[in-house]
Amino acid sequence: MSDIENLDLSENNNKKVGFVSIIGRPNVGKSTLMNHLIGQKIAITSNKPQTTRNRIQTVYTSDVGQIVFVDTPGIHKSKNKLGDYMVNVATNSMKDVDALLWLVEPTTYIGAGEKSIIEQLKKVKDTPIILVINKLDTIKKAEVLEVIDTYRKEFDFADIIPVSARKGDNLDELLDVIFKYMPYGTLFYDEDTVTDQPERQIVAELIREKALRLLDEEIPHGVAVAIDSMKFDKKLCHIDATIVCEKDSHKGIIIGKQGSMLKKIGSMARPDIEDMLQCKVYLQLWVKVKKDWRDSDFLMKNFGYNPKEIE
Ligand SMILES: Nc1nc2c(ncn2[C@@H]2O[C@H](COP(=O)(O)OP(=O)(O)OP(=O)(O)O)[C@@H](O)[C@H]2O)c(=O)[nH]1
Ligand SMILES: [Mg+2]
Repeated sequence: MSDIENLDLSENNNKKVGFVSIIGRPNVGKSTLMNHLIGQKIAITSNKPQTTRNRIQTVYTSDVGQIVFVDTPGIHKSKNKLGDYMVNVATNSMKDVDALLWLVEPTTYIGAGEKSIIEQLKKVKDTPIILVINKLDTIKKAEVLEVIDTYRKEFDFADIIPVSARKGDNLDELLDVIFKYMPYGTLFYDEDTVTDQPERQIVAELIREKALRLLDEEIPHGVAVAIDSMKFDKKLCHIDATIVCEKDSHKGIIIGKQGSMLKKIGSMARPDIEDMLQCKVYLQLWVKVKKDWRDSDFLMKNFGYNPKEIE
């Protein structure tokens, strides 16, 4: 090996680098936290549980090193094959990482959902588990200690840190804590890399996010978005996308009176897509019914949820 190569290697090995999965029950703020940590909106968020359906990887790089964050679906009691898929994605993301962040609501109530996660954490060997108590902005300071105390009795965490993902409170401290547990090594990705998500997938997710935010009851949970085509023409990007739902009655609601709901979804999604693609977007949306797609391996695979792809 030449001197120059030797020099490069020793310099790179001064970096702290590692993979960190963010796990927890639905709606605790995992995707909000990941977006804030990397300073960019990659994962969609909503106030409805079960927003994230896939493993979403993003990269944080600083002078200290590089952390590859893995956002995961919320761990819940699944009611269909899509739910099984989501929970499998989450539990598989707990393997082969350098640290785990378990995100929880800031309450002293530890329910069945939390207990079952604790049981799974007990099976994880040799991985530091950091408890992140989120939504700090919703409780009084004095209550934080009580929450910390309650959780400390349940499990031997490597660290416990309260944050507000939404407001960005304590996130620098959280990054410091995570880096403590990262091994030394060479950067996995170049410094400009932010995510492994293909553009088409982010576009589909941004449309699904607006559907999640604008639609009520059980409709959003049965929605999937497929990008039919994406064509760049000088400074314009033409996108055709289909919103898939499970029932004819849902299709009517998604379209809305004289297409008003579909228009709303499109006009909310377009600026976000334009921001991401950095060009003007012409977005055309369609709605299709695929009965019970959430229980069909074939259709799930078509919409990007392939059970065979989970290791
Ligand atoms: N008040 C407050 N709300 C938050 C905070 N972090 C997230 N939220 C809200 O919690 C809701 C859920 O956030 P998400 O980031 O989608 O939660 P998630 O854990 O990724 O949810 P799933 O993908 O369904 O598992 C959204 O309405 C967020 O705005 C926080 O620090 N404070
Ligand atoms: Mg999420």
